[in-house]
Amino acid sequence: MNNPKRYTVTTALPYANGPIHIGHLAGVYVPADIYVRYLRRKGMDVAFIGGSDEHGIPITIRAKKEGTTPQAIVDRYHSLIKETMKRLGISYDHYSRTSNPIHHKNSADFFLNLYNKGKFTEEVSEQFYDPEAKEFLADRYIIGECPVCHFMNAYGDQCENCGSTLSPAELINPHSALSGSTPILKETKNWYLPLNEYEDFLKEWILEDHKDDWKPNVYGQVKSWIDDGLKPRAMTRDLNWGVKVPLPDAEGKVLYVWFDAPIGYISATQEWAQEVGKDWKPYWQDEDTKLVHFIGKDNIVFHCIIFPCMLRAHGDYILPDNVPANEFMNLENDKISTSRNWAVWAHEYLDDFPGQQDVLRYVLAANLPENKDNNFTWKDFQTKNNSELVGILGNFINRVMVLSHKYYDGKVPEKTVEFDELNQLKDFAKNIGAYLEKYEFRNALHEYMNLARLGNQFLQIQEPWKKQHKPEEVKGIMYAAVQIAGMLAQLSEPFLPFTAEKLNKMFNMELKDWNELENISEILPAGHKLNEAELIFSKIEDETIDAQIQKLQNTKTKNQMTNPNAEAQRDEISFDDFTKIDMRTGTILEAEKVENADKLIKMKVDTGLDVRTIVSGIAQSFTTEELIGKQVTVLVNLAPRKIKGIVSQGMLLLADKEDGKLTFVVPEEKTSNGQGIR
Ligand code: B3M
Ligand code: ZN
Repeated sequence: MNNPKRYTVTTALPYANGPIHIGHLAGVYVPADIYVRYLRRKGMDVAFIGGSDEHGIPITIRAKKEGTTPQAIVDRYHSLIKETMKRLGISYDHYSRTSNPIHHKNSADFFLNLYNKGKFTEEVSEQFYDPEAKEFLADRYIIGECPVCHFMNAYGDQCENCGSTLSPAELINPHSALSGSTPILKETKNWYLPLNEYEDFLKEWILEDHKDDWKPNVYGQVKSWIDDGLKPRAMTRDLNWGVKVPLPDAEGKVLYVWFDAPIGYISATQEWAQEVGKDWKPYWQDEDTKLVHFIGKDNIVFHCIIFPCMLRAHGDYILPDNVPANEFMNLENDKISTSRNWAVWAHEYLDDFPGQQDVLRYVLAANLPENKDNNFTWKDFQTKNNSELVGILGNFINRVMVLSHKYYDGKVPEKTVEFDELNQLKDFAKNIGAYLEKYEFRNALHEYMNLARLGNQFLQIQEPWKKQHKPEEVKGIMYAAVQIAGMLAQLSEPFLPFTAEKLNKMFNMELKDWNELENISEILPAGHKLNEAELIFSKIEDETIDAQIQKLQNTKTKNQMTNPNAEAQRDEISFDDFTKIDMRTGTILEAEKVENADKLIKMKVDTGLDVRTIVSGIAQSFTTEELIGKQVTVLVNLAPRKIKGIVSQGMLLLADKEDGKLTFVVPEEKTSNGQGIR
């Protein structure tokens, strides 16, 4: 679209079921922020919209895993994600969440609008149902044996052991994750959007009109979906977490999360508009608005097919002008995975590298998976920081600052020589802008660094510090060097906003309009006073990087444990240490609760050596009645200890169970009291 009047830029709403990691940042949030910051500098009217996706199975699964409510999960992660975005300088106009009442109302209204226009078909289908929990089961909630690798805990949609995509009917011995019972098939009615009826529209709108301006990876994926033929897709689900279906005969049904989530962009825009006293409608309904969705490749079908069909069916809305989806970022040559904790978590990075937000932004932007999957490694992170940010950009800025203060007391000298470099400055602004408008962020950043390279070369060739130069010449050289540095400061902001702030303070200037930068060769006039130099980047040492690599190594080790919940192994002991331990079989003769102590039971135990008193913290696992007569293992040579005033002469051996209760460790066959255990 040429000359849009305004921009609505959205970023995929992350599920509020976990923190965000570098994969999210590289896929969506860093490029979107660079784009928006650039547009603002171009003087454009932009609404930059984000928020948390708080519905859907990923949320309920997480809640179940942690033994808490979906609401508690989304509250926790929404705050964490929102805060992390802010700390990274992702400059949203509004960051919302889909649990807000305005959003529930909006998506219910949107659904009703389509319903009243007859845009849905009603279909009765058989879905898996848990007869005990009395709930329909999403695929994820059905667990069974994988038909491919025979892993016992495969999900109804996927086996995490061998990676096979499955359907619940393929599982061997399927059972419900809710109650353990065997799911039955039960009829249920849902509302479907007949995507097949929109094929002509999609073909014309995407396959023809956006043939040349959409990224090949996006275009290709959409084309293959359309070529395969589209099917009606259910827009409602039998679930109790989400936006309630606003129809009388829809008890226990919610909107499909992919129906409500993209409407979240609209709800968030409304909230923002209300806050700043604007009208939200032009941002979504005016043909002169350029709507851009930043997403990862796994969201392409939803943003390029389903949501546009919804918008089209409604009729009042514009369609996205572009959906510059990225591929995936891997970590140390392995797929990033939340469930395997294989990730660099953004909030942990921010804690581990205080003040170095821009280093991460830089490294990710330089490696964006724009056309194919890419890889993040800590070694590359270190190299990019040390040799590019410190070695090229920081080095040039520092040299200019130091020399300007040394020669001219920080005042910009006069222009006495016409250097070609001065005329090239505006081209950098133009080129970077042109790349950004084409969503070529890596090229844009590369071009930016070329300017820093040019600065270093310029100093290297002109050598202002050389004794042979006349003072007039030195002035001319330094004037030009200051202009290059000034332009670098100006152009840094979309990529490196925290650095830009420092640079502008050092250069004692404000951010200029990008259009102006495309037309000038002087950023800082003669006589302008520069402030003191500040350190903008610093070297990252091997220890720092090794610590991060070690952290990942620990994750790998943990992932290989057969029970990741098991406690870490204690310090090693010698064989002699072990032989000091004297354990015997014994039998409990009497048991009574200790007064004023919830957990303690006082027992008389026959150890074969004697009958002695032992106090043990087992009252929450056993009743006194069930203890009497039990065979137990006794550590008999433990020094007597006073517990609640009672002298306890030994200890009983117990094992922890998953439910937090205890069970006795005893010989498999009954033996007489006093037999040794070794
Ligand atoms: N929450 C999926 C995801 O995080 C989803 C995006 C919604 S955008 C409307 O991959
Ligand atoms: Zn499998």
